[in-house]
Amino acid sequence: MKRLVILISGRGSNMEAIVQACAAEGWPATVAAVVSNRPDAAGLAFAAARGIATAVVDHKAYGSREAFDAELARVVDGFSPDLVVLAGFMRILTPGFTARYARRMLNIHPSLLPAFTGLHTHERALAMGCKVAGVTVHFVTAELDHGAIVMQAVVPVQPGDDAQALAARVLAAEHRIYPQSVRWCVEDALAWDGDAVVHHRGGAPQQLLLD
Ligand code: NHR
Ligand code: GAR
Repeated sequence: MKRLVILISGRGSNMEAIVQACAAEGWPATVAAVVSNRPDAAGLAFAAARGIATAVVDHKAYGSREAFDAELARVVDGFSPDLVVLAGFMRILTPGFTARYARRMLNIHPSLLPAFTGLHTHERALAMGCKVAGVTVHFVTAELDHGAIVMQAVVPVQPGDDAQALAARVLAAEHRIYPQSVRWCVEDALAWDGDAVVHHRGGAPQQLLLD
């Protein structure tokens, strides 16, 4: 059984989607823990109610990013993860932390990378007049939102969309591609081709087009 540790900062709906798919589809994996940098993250209650271990490492209690990341790594390592899953985790991680979990840490980012790295992706996509938007699952490297892409979903931008409406459409796509991506990892279905990731069993489509 592969051990997953999921890092959250808030609502945790992607974490929920992964916990539910793991149980419903019988993955060879267990969610060993859900860890938040915010004590008030709503997702902690869902995890605890499912009997999943939870932990909080409050970034406000540490004097530097290095000190926070050192404690976060100590806590995460305590759960012996095979895969670390960032699911709405909102703290930029230091190069020491990303190196420790190289090729075994995923993130979901609500844009079609490499467009719109960083925050406020939906506002920025609308301000640019983008006609499509989407979401990307990628491996985490030191450079923010630049690691190898596992899967992307494309959704239309509709006339009259505001950031909230677009975010909701993108979130529905997130809940489809993040569990799928994590499942591929726990099933060892992904392979590295240099710095890129390919699905090596039957060429499963790594993109999802929604309308
Ligand atoms: N860390 C590294 N090194 N590389 C990545 O690819 C990372 C990462 C940490 C988080 C998720 C993320 C995203 O999907 C992620 C990817 C937070 C910020 C940010 O600016 C940016 C990107 C992401 C998450 N955070 C502020 C900070 O000062 C705090 C914002 C807040 O607390 O609300 O860390 O885009
Ligand atoms: C998701 O839309 C995720 O893509 C995004 O935050 C939301 C978290 O929702 N992540 C980022 O913006 C990372 N910078 P959730 O807590 O319900 O999963």
